[in-house]
Amino acid sequence: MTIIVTGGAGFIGGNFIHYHLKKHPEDRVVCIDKLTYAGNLSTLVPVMDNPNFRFCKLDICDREGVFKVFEEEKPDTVINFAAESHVDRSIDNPGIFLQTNIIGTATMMDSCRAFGNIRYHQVSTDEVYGDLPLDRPDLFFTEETPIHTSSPYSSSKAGADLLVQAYHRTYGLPVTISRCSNNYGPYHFPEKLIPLMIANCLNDKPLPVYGEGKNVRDWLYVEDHCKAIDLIVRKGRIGEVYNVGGHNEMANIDIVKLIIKELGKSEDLITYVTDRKGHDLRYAIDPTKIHQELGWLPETKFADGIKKTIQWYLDHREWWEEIISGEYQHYYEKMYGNR
Ligand code: NAD
Ligand code: TDX
Repeated sequence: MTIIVTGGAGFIGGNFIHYHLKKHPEDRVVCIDKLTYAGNLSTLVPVMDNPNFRFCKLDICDREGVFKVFEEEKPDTVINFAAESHVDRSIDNPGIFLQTNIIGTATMMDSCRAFGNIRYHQVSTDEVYGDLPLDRPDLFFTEETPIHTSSPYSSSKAGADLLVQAYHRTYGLPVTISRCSNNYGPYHFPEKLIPLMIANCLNDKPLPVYGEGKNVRDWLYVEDHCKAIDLIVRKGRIGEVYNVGGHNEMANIDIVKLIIKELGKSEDLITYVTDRKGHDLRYAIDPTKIHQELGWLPETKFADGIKKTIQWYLDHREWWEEIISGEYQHYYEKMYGNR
């Protein structure tokens, strides 16, 4: 099987490529990635020499370029990870989110239609459901929960999600969609909560917690997400949406304190800063459908996953130090300088 993976130089796409080439060494994997600020070729160094892997530096909105890759590779399956993925950046500047997340999704699906109705999987997010109240721990997102977004990021992902369903109904494109909760693990870009707190802790820098740190996220180890996507692509029912999450809800402040403890630092590093605009309170996934239909369950417990993740950041300082020494410094100053 030949599979096109978009956004493979990013966090989840990169982990997926490593997972896939190990699990299915007979498959050919072609990565399309524009290498935005979030894309790191160093993430793909371990597979660059694999004859079953090809990297194409390409924007998923570049119709001509994408069609050319389809013509050359004749893929059986496309998995679309590529996106602008950071909520704070979307609040600062929504335009590129609409372009990549919506137009890019349409371009990838048009290519699938043009080259023989190719199997298409959309990597969506639980953020399309909006948020849940903090005082109702009995409530969870199911696949039937209405789409109700909060940020330009989640709205652009919801737009893409609806387009994917429209291409299935209108053109019969064989699609599936996964809506996953917050991922953590290796190769996570240090603008996101967990890697940012690890990097700042290691550099004895303040740990910026938004608001009171009470917002809740449902954390899943990235490899468990990769396994879920692989299962959905191979065995999922066409036209269906699958929620992916591991019933691991935690308040931000508890995550930050855990990282401080693991790294032997002081809680004095915690700095409460102005809250994110429109900040979603709580995400919590009900994964019953993927469990019952496909037998998926998360395998990595948070207590183990966070230790592995912290160890990875300790062992791969060059990976994240290179990132935070460049353009990222301007971003950090803009986001946190006067917060
Ligand atoms: P990321 O920001 O780490 O990586 C995104 C990748 O896409 C980068 O390599 C970037 O270069 C590439 N990209 C961006 N715009 C592109 C374009 N126009 N053309 C080609 N490539 C482009 O993101 P991530 O955290 O790995 O998220 C991957 C996907 O998973 C996204 O669709 C995101 O919405 C979804 N998701 C993420 C999480 C999470 O916790 N990170 C949870 C649920 C869903
Ligand atoms: O410096 C920070 N301080 C802080 O308190 C940062 C970066 C974040 N936070 C809070 C905001 C959130 O409540 O931590 C929580 C997690 O924030 P992010 O890591 O930015 O993730 P989130 O906004 O939850 O979105 C993530 O999960 C869903 C991904 O970035 C999305 O791509 C995915 O769809």
